[in-house]
Amino acid sequence: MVETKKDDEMTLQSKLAEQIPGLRESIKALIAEHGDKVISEVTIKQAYGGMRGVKGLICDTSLVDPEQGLIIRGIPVLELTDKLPEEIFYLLVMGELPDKAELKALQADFNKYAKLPDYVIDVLEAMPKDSHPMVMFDTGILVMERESIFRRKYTEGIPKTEYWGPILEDSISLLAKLPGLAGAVYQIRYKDGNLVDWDPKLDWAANYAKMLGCDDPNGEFTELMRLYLVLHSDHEGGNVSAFSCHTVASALSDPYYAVSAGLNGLAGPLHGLANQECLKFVLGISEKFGGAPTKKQLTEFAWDNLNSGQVIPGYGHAVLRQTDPRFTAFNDFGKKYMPDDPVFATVNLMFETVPGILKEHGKAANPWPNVDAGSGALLYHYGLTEFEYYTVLFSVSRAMGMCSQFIINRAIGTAITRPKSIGMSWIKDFIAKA
Ligand code: AMX
Repeated sequence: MVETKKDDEMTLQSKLAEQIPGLRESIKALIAEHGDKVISEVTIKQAYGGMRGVKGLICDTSLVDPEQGLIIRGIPVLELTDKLPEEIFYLLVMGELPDKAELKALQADFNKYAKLPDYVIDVLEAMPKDSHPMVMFDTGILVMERESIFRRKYTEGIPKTEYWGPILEDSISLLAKLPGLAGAVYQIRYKDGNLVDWDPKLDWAANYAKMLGCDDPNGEFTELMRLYLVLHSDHEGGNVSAFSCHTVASALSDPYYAVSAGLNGLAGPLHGLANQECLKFVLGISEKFGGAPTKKQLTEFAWDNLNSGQVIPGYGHAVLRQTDPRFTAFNDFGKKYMPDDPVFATVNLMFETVPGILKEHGKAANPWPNVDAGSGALLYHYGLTEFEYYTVLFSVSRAMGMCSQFIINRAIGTAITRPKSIGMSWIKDFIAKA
């Protein structure tokens, strides 16, 4: 249950204010002493190849280790699965988990800002009925830009050293509104348009679960939402959504502009949309075999898929070289609550079967499952069957990572993003001279 905040309590705002001067000094000293040291080189292949592996960005909130997967502020994500998402937001921003009072204070701020402005509902209702839920969600965020405290303070002439304060306030305000917005998108797009109000006694994820309106007699769906929002919260700074948000924010656009920009990237099939592809694949198998297949049937199906030149969705990763711990967390949840569900059983059988097949196939650098291999089956089990909506769930969570990176960047005064681009003639001249 969410309690109310007292005025003398330490808040995320006051603790971060204490931390910032030291942080700025450390960075200043680091640049003064080591600023000219080379940390990365760029090959022509990388310049044409999405800058893969180029170290040219700073991100302190999390890192993705090839063997261990996501590590948030030094803590492997599997050690954080019992936390509330808002505790993870605090951790991402501050570098430490909140104590009880600090969590209470943050939740009180969420309560203060959670109400979705009425005009957002009007805009969503006016959109074409076949709009993609991600378009509705991103439009809803962008239309709320008029709420930005940062933009108002900037126009009033706030000094650069204080930018982080209203950015933090905007971030909390935006995050608090996301369950209401995402819930409204779901209800308007797929249901009868009746919206559930924010309940100040519930945590962020529990509110979201309630707003989605899925059947939840034992609180399992709420538990899944907490886990889902924790697991997708952040993934370093160089992925498409984080980097897009970072770039837009570096122009001093406010969080409404920057987060919606990042989420437009998350909407792409190579990024956040992959989870719906995975569930489609798993359901295709269940449909073909009238339920969970046998190991032999699944093996044949997987080989047919590979031999026809297609990938096995949910397997492989650009950075990871092990089973994604986020997959493990979802799989443990499924084993606990729905071991006999045929869709989950298929996911589980794939986990036993596909890595061996991909190893034998010999192409994928990583034959193990990624986060998207199993999450859809769990959502499906609780009646959230509209695949197209899944990226919205991902977005609600990933907004925490984008906002926390944004807050830190304004706190340390990161410069506007402006890498140098070169053309083919430059490269040809360079090769000729080399
Ligand atoms: N099934 C079949 N072949 C695969 C494969 C899979 N699951 N994963 C990789 N390969 C193939 C690649 O297509 C590539 O083939 P090519 O040489 O003919 O182009 C070869 O193996 C080498 O690829 P890689 O270096 O292992 O992977 P990558 O870094 O280029 O791509 C990824 C990573 C995730 C896009 C890829 O593994 C893939 O397509 N997986 C299936 C789709 C998927 O699960 N996407 C979700 C990703 C998670 C996320 O970021 N949300």
